[in-house]
Order: sequence, then structure tokens, then C-alpha cells
Amino acid sequence: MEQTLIILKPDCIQRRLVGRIIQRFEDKGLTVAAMKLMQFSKELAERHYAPHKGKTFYSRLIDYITRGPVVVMVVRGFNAISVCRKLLGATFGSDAEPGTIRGDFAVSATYNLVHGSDGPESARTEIGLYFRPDEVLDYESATDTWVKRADEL
Ligand code: IDP
Ligand code: MG
Repeated sequence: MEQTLIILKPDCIQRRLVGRIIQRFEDKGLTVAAMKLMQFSKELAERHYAPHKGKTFYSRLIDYITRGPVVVMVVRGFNAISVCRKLLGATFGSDAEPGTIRGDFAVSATYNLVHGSDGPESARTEIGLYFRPDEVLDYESATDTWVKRADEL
């Protein structure tokens, strides 16, 4: 099973959308394997967004992600990285398709509610920024055998 890092960004918490956004991941049959509410320091924000350093929107992004508390989660499931990226929708809320989280709840290029790792390497690195291995729980979920057949590709 694949794991990805999801962040419910400060606008998600301030707009009281946490429950509804977590519901999207649960509805899809994904499992929350780790979760915490925290406030990013500037240093942590800079580590998380190091790949974007030097881009025009970088300082706006650091301001945004440090502006209030966030919920950080590890989400697990079949093809979780690409499935979550599809659930998120396009980066700019104004471009994102209806039915996606950003398409349904966001209009901004910056304030787009949620982060999802973009590949296996970034997922591994990002999960390691927030969680010790023993904080990422591997447990059986009652619905697993009804979400996907074990012998399916
Ligand atoms: P992603 O979150 O869809 O993976 P990235 O390109 O990794 O998008 O950008 C990281 C975050 O930086 C975005 O989620 C958004 O908050 C912000 N961002 C990206 N591109 C722009 C831009 O052109 N203007 C303003 N903010 C941007
Ligand atoms: Mg990204």
C-alpha cells in the first residue's frame, strides 16, 4: 500500500472545512494512518517547500503556510499518491474541476486548501519531516475487504 503526505492548510482550518475535507479521503476508501494539528515555523515551512525556493510565489507560500495551524496527515491506500492528487484537483482553485476539493472549495492560486505529495520520493521525504515511523499506524480497517479486492491489479 502506498502512503502520501496530506496537509490541510491554514485556510482549511480557518474556514472550518477540516471535517468535510477529511471526509473526501475517507469516502474514497483511503485510510488515515497518522494525523496531527500543528503550527509551522518559518524553518519547517522552508524545509517543506525547499523545492520551490527561488520561485516568484515562494515568499507568499511561506507566509501562507505559517499563517495559522495546519493538520498534517499520512494517508494510505492503493495508488494513494496519484489518487490523492486527483482528489485535490489542479493547483489553482480557479482551474480545478468541480468535484475535486480545490474545484469545489477554492478560487485562489495560493489559498488552495490542501497539499498532497507529488511522487513516491517526495512522499517519503515529507512524511519524515512530520512523523516518526512509530507514529504512522498500520492497522486493519473494517471496510478494507469491501473497498478493493486483494487480487485486483
Ligand atoms: P501543488 O500544491 O498543486 O503541488 P505546487 O506547484 O507544488 O502545487 O505549489 C505549491 C503551492 O504553492 C501551491 O499549492 C499553491 O499554494 C502555491 N502556488 C503554486 N503556484 C503558485 C503561483 O503561481 N502563484 C501563487 N501561488 C502558487
Ligand atoms: Mg507540489
